[in-house]
Amino acid sequence: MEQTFVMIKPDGVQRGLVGEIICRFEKKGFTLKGLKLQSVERAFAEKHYADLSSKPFFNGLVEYIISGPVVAMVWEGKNVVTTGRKIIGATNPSDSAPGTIRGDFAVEIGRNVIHGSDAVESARKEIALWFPEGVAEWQSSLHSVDL
Ligand code: DAT
Ligand code: MG
Repeated sequence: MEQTFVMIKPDGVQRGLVGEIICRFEKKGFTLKGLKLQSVERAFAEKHYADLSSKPFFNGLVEYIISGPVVAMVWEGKNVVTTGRKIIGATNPSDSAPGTIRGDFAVEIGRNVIHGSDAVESARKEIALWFPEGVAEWQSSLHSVDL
């Protein structure tokens, strides 16, 4: 089953949006497979955003990500990478539609609350980077109760 990596950035944690964000992925029908609150070091943040290292905003982006704890998550489900990006909304909150997380809760591109993997391959890499210990293996038991 497809998985994606989602990270609530320091501003999302500090603004108390963790529950709201988890709620949106849960209610959609995706399955939570990994979850942790974590502060990351500069080198780790640089690795996560390695593809953007030549961008003028790279240093500011890294400073932002290491400025406080983030919530790292793995979500699973059909088309979760693409659909997760739709739930999150466009990179620049000025362009994110209302109803998306960035559309509802962000104004600045440099404080856009949340990260989500942009492709199945990058999701695989990001999950391996953030969850080297592996993620949970579980299936719902709601339909197999035998009392
Ligand atoms: P996304 O997070 O939607 O995948 P991205 O991978 O292109 O977007 O960029 C990663 C983050 O970098 C993005 O969430 C916010 C920041 N960023 C992107 N473009 C920026 C810009 N022009 N100015 C400032 N920050 C930017
Ligand atoms: Mg990206």
